Amino acid sequence: MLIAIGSRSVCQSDCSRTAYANVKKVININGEIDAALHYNDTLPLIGDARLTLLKLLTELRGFPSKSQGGPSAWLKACAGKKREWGAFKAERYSHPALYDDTWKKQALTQPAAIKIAADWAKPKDVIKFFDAGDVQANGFQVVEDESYGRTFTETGASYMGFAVSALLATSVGRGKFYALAFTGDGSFTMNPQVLIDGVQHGARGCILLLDNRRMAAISGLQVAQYNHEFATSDSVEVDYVAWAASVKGVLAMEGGSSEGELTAALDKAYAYDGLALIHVPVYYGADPLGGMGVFGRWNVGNWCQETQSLRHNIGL
Ligand SMILES: Cc1ncc(C[n+]2csc(CCOP(=O)(O)OP(=O)(O)O)c2C)c(N)n1
Repeated sequence: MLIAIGSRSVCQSDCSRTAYANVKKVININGEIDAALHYNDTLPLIGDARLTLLKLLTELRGFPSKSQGGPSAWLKACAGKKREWGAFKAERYSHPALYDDTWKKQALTQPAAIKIAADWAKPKDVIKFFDAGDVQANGFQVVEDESYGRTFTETGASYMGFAVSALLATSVGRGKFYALAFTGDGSFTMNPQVLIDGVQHGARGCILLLDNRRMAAISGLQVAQYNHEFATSDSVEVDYVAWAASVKGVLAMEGGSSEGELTAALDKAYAYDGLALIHVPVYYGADPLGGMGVFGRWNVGNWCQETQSLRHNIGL
């Protein structure tokens, strides 16, 4: 049985309905009717997940435990998997920079850069926006919020440029707040007008531009499907710091290749009463320590038939 809580089961999660090969039944606790009915054989519990869970827990506490005197085998297996995942993440965070062939120097990995910035944001209650691509996929795995409403990403279409544009909300929303927009060089380039709008409307926030000189999410898909990447990078060098600084009122700087340099840049941006941009060269390459791994199956491209027949076999 699968218990899904608040999941929209899109893209990186389980849009193809093939992630849970052994699952026969689903309980889906969800605020959205469509998302709650994503799978077949579902008992949907629709409404605010927090309230539903509180009710369920109150009911469950009335039942005696099936595994008296210790955790059940299931709970032990879950704890083991969680420990494995913790070790997987720790290994990546302890190798924050790798040598990058394009930059010809050590560059922070995306997981490390996101982790450093997310940890920096937490005690300050800085709101995080995530753009599409590897930035978003890694963000899903790295961010560990303690409270609701601290991270936003556009999981419907994963529209590139959402995060940087969302910085405008810091000035036009009802309550003023500081925000950090995680974006890739591809996504930023699609929506740079926020530099001008942000200054015009008094936005207070920072664009953290993770530059791997390519649209890595698409390169990754190409390599996985065809063993070859095609036209998802170019040889044009762009000085993003100069670009942002060319807009009067924007504070622009390099973010370096270490935790110390990146947090110092974030501190500077935070102290600035306006819009800032931090440019961070990040690693792209085959080293598994450079990413958070790929999970699930897509039903696009030349995988489609295989995935679809698996989906029909599973029947979920
Ligand atoms: C408007 C729009 N066009 C195309 C896509 C498909 N798409 C998803 S991620 C991506 C590339 C993102 O590149 P970048 O912002 O540089 O991030 P990276 O994957 O390199 O971290 C593309 C083209 C999309 N999500 N939105």
